[in-house]
Amino acid sequence: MTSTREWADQIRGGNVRALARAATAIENRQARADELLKELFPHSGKAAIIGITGAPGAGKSTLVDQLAALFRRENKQIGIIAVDPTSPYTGGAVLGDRIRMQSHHADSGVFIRSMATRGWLGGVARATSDLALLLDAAGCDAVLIETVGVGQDEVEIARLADVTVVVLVPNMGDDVQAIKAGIMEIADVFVINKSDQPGADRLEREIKAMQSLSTRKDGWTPPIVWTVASENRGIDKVLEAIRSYQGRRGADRAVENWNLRLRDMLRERLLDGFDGGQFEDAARRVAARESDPYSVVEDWLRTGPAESRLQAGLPAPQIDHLGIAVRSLEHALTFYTQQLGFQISLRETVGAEKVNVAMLPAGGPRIELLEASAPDSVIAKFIEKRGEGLHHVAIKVANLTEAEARLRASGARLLSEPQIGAGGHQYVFVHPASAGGVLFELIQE
Ligand SMILES: Nc1nc2c(ncn2[C@@H]2O[C@H](COP(=O)(O)OP(=O)(O)O)[C@@H](O)[C@H]2O)c(=O)[nH]1
Ligand SMILES: [Mg+2]
Repeated sequence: MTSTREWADQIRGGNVRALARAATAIENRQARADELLKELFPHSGKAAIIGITGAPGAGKSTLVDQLAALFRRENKQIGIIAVDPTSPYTGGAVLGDRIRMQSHHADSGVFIRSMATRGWLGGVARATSDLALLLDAAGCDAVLIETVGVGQDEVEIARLADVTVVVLVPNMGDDVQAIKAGIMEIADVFVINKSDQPGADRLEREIKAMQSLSTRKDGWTPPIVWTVASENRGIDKVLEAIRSYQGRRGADRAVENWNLRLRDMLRERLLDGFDGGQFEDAARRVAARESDPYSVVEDWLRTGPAESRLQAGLPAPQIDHLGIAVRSLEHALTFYTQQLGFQISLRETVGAEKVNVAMLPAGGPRIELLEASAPDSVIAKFIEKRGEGLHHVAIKVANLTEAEARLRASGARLLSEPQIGAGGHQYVFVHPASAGGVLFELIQE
């Protein structure tokens, strides 16, 4: 398995498979996705995040396609996120399999990822923003996000975008009323697409009428651009409008966005891992006055969702071995083999750590006797300081990345990044200060 750092490097190098794997990890909310995003975050912030929203059939996908082509002519690298499973995109490297390739001339300068709009753990907005960060760090100059409608998700996505383009079409009838309410606040640019059809001028008058009723805090009046996306008309004007807004958009908006997003992330993190059953049980206890809600919440804040994770069927950790530091392996082995009846399954010298090791199976777990093979070995230092005795406890966990993330989240001190051992297993050491005075080794096979 590659380390998080290597994975991030591959992504930054434009490796499509590494990118696709990352997108999937983000979708599935794997703990390693967060580790990866931490690694990538310092390399993000360069891409223009552009939201394109509007009713189904308004021509958003067509417009996004044309905008991408325009960027490509400037040799820019583009990411497209379609929060709309029906979007047919052409060309580009499709990350994942939700969008079928429509064209045979795949363009390596365009990455496309579609997202199902349902079933998101943690919400569409969170996943979209993580995907945008991923594409940004992968070197995209612009990330175009296509979303449908004007639900809560769109408002949240608009918040993460640098510029939000709202696509309207003439003769929407009652739709325009429904759309007006939510969309006026989020639009930085209005596009009247299908302006080849009658009614475009009336729609423009309606938008202008609404604009005259209220002015924006930042003083910006969203420009109204006419397009015929299917005939590639007016697209350059859209890009111009996007850029004119970007040029004046202050750093304040980013601060404002992060202010809100940090709250979302904290809220989500606090709820992470809790399942409905846990709330149900607690609610029953509280309703029956068996517990009070204040203590329940305090308890949850203290213990986190650990219990519910175990209930969710994650195998409990097991002792793999106990590491015992001894002055003399020969001397100790006499006791362990002749007096206690242990067998020796393995003897070896680990050069890198300057130890001679003897492994003694003890049922499932093993006893690992450790003798210093040089005066500057960690075992020699340990014995000098604390005497012979228990050096470490090694436990097997089902998912080291997840265990590590959980430990870090709770502020535990780890002695290094996870390492890969001789047998191909991964391991990490937890400092005794975070583990009741015992050095813990976590192992995943
Ligand atoms: N007449 C006309 N049709 C368009 C225009 N733009 C897109 N279309 C067509 O409208 C349909 C829906 O377009 P699509 O981009 O998939 O819309 P989306 O659902 O908003 O992504 C397609 O058949 C397009 O070819 C336009 O400016 N004029
Ligand atoms: Mg579409």
